Amino acid sequence: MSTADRAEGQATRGSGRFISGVVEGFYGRPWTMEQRTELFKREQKWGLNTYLYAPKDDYKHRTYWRELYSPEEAEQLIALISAAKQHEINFIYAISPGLDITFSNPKEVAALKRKLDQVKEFGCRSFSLLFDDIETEMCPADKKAFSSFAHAQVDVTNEVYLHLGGPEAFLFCPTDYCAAFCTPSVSQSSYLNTVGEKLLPGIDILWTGPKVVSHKISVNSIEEVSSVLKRAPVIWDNLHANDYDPQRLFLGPYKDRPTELIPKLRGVLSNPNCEFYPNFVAIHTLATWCKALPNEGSKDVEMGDEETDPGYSPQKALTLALTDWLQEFMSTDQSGGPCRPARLKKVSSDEEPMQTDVDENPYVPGPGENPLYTAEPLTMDDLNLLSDLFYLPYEYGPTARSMLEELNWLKNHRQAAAAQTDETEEWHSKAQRFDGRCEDVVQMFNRLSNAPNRSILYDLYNYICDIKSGVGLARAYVKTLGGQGRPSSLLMSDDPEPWGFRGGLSGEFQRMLPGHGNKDLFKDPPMTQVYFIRSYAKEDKTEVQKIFEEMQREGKDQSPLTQPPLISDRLSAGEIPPSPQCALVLEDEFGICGFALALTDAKPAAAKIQRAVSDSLFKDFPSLVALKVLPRVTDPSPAKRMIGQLLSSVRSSGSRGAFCELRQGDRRMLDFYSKLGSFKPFQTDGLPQDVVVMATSL
Ligand code: GDL
Repeated sequence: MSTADRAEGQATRGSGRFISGVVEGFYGRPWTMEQRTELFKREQKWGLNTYLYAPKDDYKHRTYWRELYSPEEAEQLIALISAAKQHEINFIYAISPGLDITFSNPKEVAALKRKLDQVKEFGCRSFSLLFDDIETEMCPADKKAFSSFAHAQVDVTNEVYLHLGGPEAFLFCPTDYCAAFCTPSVSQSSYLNTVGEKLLPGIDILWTGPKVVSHKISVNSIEEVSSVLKRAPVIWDNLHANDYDPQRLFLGPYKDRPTELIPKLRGVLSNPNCEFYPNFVAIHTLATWCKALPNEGSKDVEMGDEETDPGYSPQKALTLALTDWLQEFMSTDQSGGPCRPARLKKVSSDEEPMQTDVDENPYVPGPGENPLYTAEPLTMDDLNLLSDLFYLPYEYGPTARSMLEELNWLKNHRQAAAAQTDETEEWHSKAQRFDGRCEDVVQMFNRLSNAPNRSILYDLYNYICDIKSGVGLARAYVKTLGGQGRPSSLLMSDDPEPWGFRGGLSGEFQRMLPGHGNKDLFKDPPMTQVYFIRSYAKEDKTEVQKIFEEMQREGKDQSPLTQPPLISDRLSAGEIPPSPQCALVLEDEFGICGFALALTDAKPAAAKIQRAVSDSLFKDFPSLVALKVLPRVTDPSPAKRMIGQLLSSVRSSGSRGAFCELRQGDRRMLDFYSKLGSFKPFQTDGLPQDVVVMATSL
């Protein structure tokens, strides 16, 4: 894309520049005023332009949104807004009234205006209304006044926006802020369609991507949501957010968002880790991404291999960020409390001294006495390792991944450690390499603990202690397998120290779940296939029939000709049309690979094919669902998602329950429905011999 094209793209995506920066939008302890001011400095230095103030646990932002700020609080906010201005950062003040606002009550709207007017008096010129993470059921008064929740939100938002008299920026966060929340799909979500149509055009809309924490954000998905919202969204990116898991921290680069997205978005705001200082990498790499020239390639890069994105390399961006971060670790900060005297090995003459407080009469050990402890300076290798160990929510860094693979191999080939086999030498050399990597973690921990900047260290401390212990346990286990450790001492003791059984009660729960309740890295190959669920269109009829016929042929042993008709067969074969809004297809890279169809009222169809069905079934479960997925789809999750979406459409039609009909020989579908948990076998008289009915209430 030429610079001219790019400029045109920017012009067409609405007034103003690309919004880029940080949203303080997580649950947990809000950042301090000093940290926020530090953030503005960094954003300015790195070319970012926005800060969205939305800390979930600032009680006047959400829980007590009606309350005005006290004079002391006002003073702090005024100073903060002015600091943002000084650093050319657009300060957007967000408020989250959704927990308890009555949209139809003019007093409530007045309270909202009063609060925002107060913040306007503090010098703030940009605002945001957030409706994320709230109950979607309206109170009776609102139900009376508005035809839907979307109408209620849009009405109040438009009114507040106009009241503020043309704010510089105004952002709206919908309740369905990601594709996973939309029913039955993004394009068919009546909530999003109302928001898109009715929200005034000057208001921008926040969107987190396919999920709350989106692994990847594709160009197609943004084009889809933009056409519903009637504007390009501002991404609220939760890639680095860690407020949902106290053991995780994300120090990997901004990743898996092709730069081709840039001209299609209104902006990107990162909602990062709760701990302020470790966000250096998240924000620095986001800034590098924002500066990238949009990728000229085709849309195929969308789910992609970002290393082929000519505009941005996550690995290079990470190296740039870590190089700058290393400098920051070396600077002595004032805020972290008194520094421990540390003596440093001078590695090369151009290295910065790490400590400034020099003792006039330093202690010198005598002959035969202990040498003084010498703290080694932190290295780039240490920071690369640290980032690899705490990388991204869906991906461990390369070294962490290798360590897991090595440990898995050593465990699976443990017989080679003891008995003399062809693999014995290989086992011991791999064990040694693994041990070396564990030692690198320990050394990294030691060097980090001695880094002069205590503020960063203290934000990292719990995490690095945790990983050091975790790695330590694995290291001891491998030693034991190799015949070097004392098994009873650490791993197999009846009375271990608490660090031998980690994770507290939550750890206990997880250990009881299959695969420790976690993504099992080694059982299933990594999922690379991308699936797309969309609404069924008339043109899909032939493809759907083909799938149905193919599946019939697959189950030839069930000799379809001699079998009684099933309502779902007639539905799948296209002889009976599905109910409106109750038909979905699943696509993979080769085309349609599955479908899910429903009849909200199956009784007339049963009569049409002269199928006798007991009234008791129709009474509680009036709707019928039919699902078929080709055997090439080995992963059950797309089918699960599809049936979930279908059932919610059926539910919205007012149905009480749904049933499916399965042939007894169809083990795959029987297994699928049983594992869903919600469908239970329904016993009824008069069923054909080989047919099972399973039903679920809605
Ligand atoms: C969310 C919340 C956000 C939280 C994040 C990660 C949005 C719009 N809202 O759903 O406050 O930090 O998940 O847990 O993302």
